[in-house]
Amino acid sequence: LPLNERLKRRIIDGERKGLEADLDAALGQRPALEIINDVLLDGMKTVGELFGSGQMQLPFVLQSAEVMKAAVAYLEPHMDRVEGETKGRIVLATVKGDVHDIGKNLVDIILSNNGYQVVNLGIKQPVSAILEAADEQKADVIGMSGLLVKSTVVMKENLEEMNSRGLAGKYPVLLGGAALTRAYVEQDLAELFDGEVRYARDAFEGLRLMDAFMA
Ligand code: B1M
Repeated sequence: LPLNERLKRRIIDGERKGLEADLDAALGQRPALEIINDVLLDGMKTVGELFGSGQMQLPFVLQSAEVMKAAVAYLEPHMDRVEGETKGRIVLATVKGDVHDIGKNLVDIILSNNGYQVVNLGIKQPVSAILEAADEQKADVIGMSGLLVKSTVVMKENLEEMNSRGLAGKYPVLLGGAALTRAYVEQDLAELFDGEVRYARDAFEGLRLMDAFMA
């Protein structure tokens, strides 16, 4: 198989052996971020489709996720970094009940490489832990990720909790994850939230929105 196809196949098949050699070869051809966006994420998309249609079982999805994570970790040192003053601080978490963290961790990498301080709380984080960390770390922004449909409801509840604690005006909120839609966040959730809440389709939109929040 040609290199890009082979890399994509590695994600789909969860095949880690020889991964580094293929990534080194790919790095000779294009920047690390392009490899992630154009090749590896394409593989994860296929995994999602196969799983969704019952053609792939969960343990294999987990293997794919592990190869994806290993690939991102290997590529990370090869990414461009903006040096200089910290532009702002975000507390980032996958919401309660949700274990998906590949997207969140990509957001972490993109923001960290572009001058932001990221406090990454991990997965399955209840709103109380997120708000506590935001307070302790003096966050400028709160970021929540979630891929399950039920996580979209959790995010709504989290915003309501921020309203009732009087914290909505204090932290702009950035939301992302495959089950969300722009309309749900920027119409439905924006209507009930007393502060600013925005939807990021991908990590790069997350970066643009951070820049806008901090401007
Ligand atoms: Co799960 N899973 N999974 N899974 N999984 C999905 C989400 C699913 C759509 C698959 C499917 O059915 N086709 C489906 C959800 C269905 C639904 O809710 N309606 C699903 C399911 C059902 C489940 C379980 C319930 C399965 C089970 O146990 N029976 C279970 C849930 C456990 C739980 O959370 N409580 C489960 C478990 C798992 C694994 C552990 C095996 C593994 C996760 C491993 C890990 O993350 N460490 C896994 C995986 C890998 C997937 C799919 C295949 C791939 C997700 C992924 O990593 N994508 C996924 C299919 C899909 O998404 N279509 C699926 C790549 C990643 C880069 O994309 O996270 O969307 P994403 O991030 C993007 C953007 O969304 C955005 O930026 C990123 C790219 O730039 N973004 C943000 C994300 N967060 C952001 C935050 C921001 C800004 C942007 O600011 C704060």
